[in-house]
Amino acid sequence: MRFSIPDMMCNGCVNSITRAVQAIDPKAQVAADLAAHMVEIESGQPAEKLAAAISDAGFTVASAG
Ligand SMILES: [Cu+2]
Repeated sequence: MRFSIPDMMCNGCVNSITRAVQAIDPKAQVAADLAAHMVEIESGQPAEKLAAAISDAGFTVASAG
C-alpha cells in the first residue's frame, strides 16, 4: 500500500510514522521515500486503519491505497 504524506519532512517523521504503523501491526514493513513524501507499507492491516494511525500520530495522509 502506498500513502502520500506531504508533511513527512525528515527521518524523525519517518520514525514517528513507522512507530505508529508498527503499534497496530508489529510486523509491518515501512519504506519511506522522503523526497516524494511517500510511504510504502507491507501489512495485513487495512489501508484505512493504517491511515488513521498515521493521522493520529499528527501527519496528513493525502492519499492511501
Ligand atoms: Cu520530521
